[in-house]
Amino acid sequence: MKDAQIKKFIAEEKARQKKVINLIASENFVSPDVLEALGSELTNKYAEGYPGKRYYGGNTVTDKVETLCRERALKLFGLSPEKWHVNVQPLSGSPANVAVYTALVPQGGKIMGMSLDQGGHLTHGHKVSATGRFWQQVPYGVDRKTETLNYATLKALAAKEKPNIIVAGFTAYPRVIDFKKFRDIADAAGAYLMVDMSHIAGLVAGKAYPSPFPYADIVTSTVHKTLRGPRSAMIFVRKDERGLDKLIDKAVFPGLQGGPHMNQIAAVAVALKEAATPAFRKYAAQVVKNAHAFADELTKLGWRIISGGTDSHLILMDTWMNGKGIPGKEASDRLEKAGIIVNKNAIPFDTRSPFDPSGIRIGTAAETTHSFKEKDFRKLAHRMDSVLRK
Ligand code: DSN
Repeated sequence: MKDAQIKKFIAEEKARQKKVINLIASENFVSPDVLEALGSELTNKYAEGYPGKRYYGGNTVTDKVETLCRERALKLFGLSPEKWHVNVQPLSGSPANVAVYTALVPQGGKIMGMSLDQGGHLTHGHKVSATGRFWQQVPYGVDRKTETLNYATLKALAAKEKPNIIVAGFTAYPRVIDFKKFRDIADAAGAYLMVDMSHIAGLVAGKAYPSPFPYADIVTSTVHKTLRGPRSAMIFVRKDERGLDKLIDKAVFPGLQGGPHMNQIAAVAVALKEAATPAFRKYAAQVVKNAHAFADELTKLGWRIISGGTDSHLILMDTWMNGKGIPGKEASDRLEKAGIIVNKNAIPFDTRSPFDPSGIRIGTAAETTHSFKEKDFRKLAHRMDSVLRK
């Protein structure tokens, strides 16, 4: 690279990533093959439209790339192309979710999604997101006592509010989601069921977490979390007489986006192939085993883990413990100084401000890629404990 400044920054970031322990639950480390696809000449090509129906000439190769990517996506999750369609053009998770609402929810319609402060995502209808400006959020949360979802409460809320769409899927909920119960709730309310599986996609692919596909109308997902691909997203849509697949494609392009990032789509295809291997399945199982061991050790050391544990890669840790511990921001700062990267995070029913909440969110996906096993996470729990003690 001739640009010395950017070259230096890339080298610095590479060194930083090597030096620290990465516990950001939504990050991972991609393979050299994924990086190679991202840095390829495919970035030079405009390919507005879809395979076989492009607005520019010269798209014979990009058609092959996008078609292969779609095939791999469906195959990875065991979906037949007769029953499911996938759009691999969303630039990332937020635009993917907005595309779904644009396609299926009239302006001012209702999105029933988890509140941000209880573990949901901005694009599940939060007021500071466009999804909360153009549509109305019907927020739900967890049960105060168990800190897990209470499906009877959700059913009553959906029956009362009659949302257009119900979103199951979270950024800070560590437990298994009962997708069948969500299906029943959506059916009773006459709503679409969308699952945002961004956090758990790699675990679903590796069969370490239940699949949402038997129950959902739509499944959105980023590719760069547990699925270990490039920053990107996909929208899976059930094909039926309602023609949702066509509505979704139109919402992505020309509704919201212009030319797809073909280098990114090629990199997604590479990641999907990697995720279909026995090695990835082993990885996904290890991610969950590591999270169990990590949560268990932190609990033994006296820390409060939200909901009492985890079923995934993600742990929400109460560092404040009603004043017995330290606030989330201080926890995150102290850990960063010690070379451990986490994010501060609100805990359900947090009494502190979102800028300095009561907890941190940690995940095992990234360091499991670096071959960490249960004993490494148990050791790490002790290191964290000594950094975080008041
Ligand atoms: N920022 C992602 C996360 O950390 O979960 C969600 O968009």
